[in-house]
Amino acid sequence: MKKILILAALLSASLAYGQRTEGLDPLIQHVYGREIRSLNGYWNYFADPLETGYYDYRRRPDPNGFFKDKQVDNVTTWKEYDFDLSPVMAVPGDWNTQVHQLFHYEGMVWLRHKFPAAREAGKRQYLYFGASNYLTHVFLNGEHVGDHEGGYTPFNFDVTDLLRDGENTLVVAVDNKRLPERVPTIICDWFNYGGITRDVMLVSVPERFVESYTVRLKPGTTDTVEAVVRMNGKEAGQHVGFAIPELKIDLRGTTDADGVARFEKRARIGLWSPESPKLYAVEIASDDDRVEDEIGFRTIETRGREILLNGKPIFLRGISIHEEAAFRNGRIAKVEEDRTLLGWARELGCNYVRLAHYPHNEQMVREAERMGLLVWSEIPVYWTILWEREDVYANALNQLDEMIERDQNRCNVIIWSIANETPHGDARDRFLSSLAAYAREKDPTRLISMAMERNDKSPEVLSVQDNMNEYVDIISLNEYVGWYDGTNEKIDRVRWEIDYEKPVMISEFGGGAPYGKRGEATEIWTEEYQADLYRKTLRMIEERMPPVSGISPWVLKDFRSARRLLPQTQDGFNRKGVISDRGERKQAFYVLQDYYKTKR
Ligand code: GCB
Repeated sequence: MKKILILAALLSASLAYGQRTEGLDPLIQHVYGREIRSLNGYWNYFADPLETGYYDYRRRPDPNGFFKDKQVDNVTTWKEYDFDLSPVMAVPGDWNTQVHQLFHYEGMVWLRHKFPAAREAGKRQYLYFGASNYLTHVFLNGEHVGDHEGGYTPFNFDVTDLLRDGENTLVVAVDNKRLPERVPTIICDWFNYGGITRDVMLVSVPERFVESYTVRLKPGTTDTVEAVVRMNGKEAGQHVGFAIPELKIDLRGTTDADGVARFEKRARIGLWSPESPKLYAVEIASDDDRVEDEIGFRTIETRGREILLNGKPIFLRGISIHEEAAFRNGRIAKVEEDRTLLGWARELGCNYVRLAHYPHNEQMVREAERMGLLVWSEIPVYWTILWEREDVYANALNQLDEMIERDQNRCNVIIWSIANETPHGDARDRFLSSLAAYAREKDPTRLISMAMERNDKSPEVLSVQDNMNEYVDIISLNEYVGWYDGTNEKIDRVRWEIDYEKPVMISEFGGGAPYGKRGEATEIWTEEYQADLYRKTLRMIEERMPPVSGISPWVLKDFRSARRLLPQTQDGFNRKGVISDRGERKQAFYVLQDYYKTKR
């Protein structure tokens, strides 16, 4: 009861919250399957470190800010900015790796894009952003459309009434300052790429359209498909069709007073698995709208210390991945860059990837699904969040909600992770247990986890002890024996006791080595040391740990991090990749690959 009250209090706080995330409309499911006009391209931009274009000199929001994109002659009337005279950068794209002067810039940048459009009778038009890091203010034709907080999840606005026939001016102010009250907070070990980092598009839908749908196996069955289709607006009596031709499912229904239609049908369903990533063409149609998607079906559950995929125990042969492009080392901007990273995971022999430490782009998850890779998806509740603050909770909750909403039909996503390495305490427990309860309520068909930290029983008996064990389905832990804790010889000396009767996963282990640095296996920062750490840790997992259900070593590729300052070794990169920032495979890559060849 107490838990429910806390949850209710926090949820109502989140409803009251609205300053930073404003004007948003419910997310349109599967925008790539709609009629879209891409607004990607080269946008004019300039940096505005003092936020002069947003606030006046008393720091009040300026009604005549830069978003007005005023056209004056600067002779008889003046203004102190000019998009027309400003350089351009690619959208999507981070500004850090596109503009040398903005490499370490953290603050506000204004971007402008002009595009032709037409008001269409009987249609609604939405402006959709795949993601923009971190706080985004959106203006169309001089009017405020809305704001979004959080750098890794999608958002959209209905702009039907603001669009003009002919040329339209879209102005976006993106602010990537690190602040203690943000999520993630002021310190984290990845690069704070700023900008509009994912696709921007105009989505055209009928007045009454299929806003969202959930298609999955009916919980507890493997022979029944269930679908819940939600139309925009809350109107009863609309006709909705749901079909999966290959399964001979072709159903008709009508919406209830909430604008929702429900379907259920038995069929002989071929289940999705890493060995056989079967997806079915699904069609959802209403009186005026129609969406097609590709959807797979599987079950995921736990039994004691095992994880069961489609009823059978599975070992998750994983790797952790940051959404940073191979070779060029900036925020990923196109699907080919997703494919390179996932291809490397496949080459390692993975059947699973941990997409750390924030929701990756939608195509990453879809490509993984086509390739047969299971996914852990995570929100950036990382290290020292301000646990006591309601607005911070509301922000984390919103990011969790947007993550689940977008990927709810991706059968390869089996784990929602709510946090990474967070310090123990009552306020944290309240915050995280409420997030877990929310995720479970919104999506009872997946497992909940979080990356915990070690909390040992004695110097030789390693363990994880965390109050959050009650709220998660899988006990996942990051452990760095041999790196942050002693050297590799310690790995051979320790043993483990984990008291929870739940599956255990090692969400991280690893050590750093720049590619090509050679030496003795006892010399840290060498490839030999890193490979030895992998060999010893894998042996420890096999011989001196309770059964482990999966691992995702840290990390696939060296990635940029402003915390990694050691010259000639790190040079601004976290070097724990099994592949370098230039795509070279290190010795540890082959150690892990060998292990995965035989591990089932
Ligand atoms: C961790 C963090 C990860 C860091 C890694 C490291 O435990 O979860 O974000 O990058 O350690 O390299 O220290």
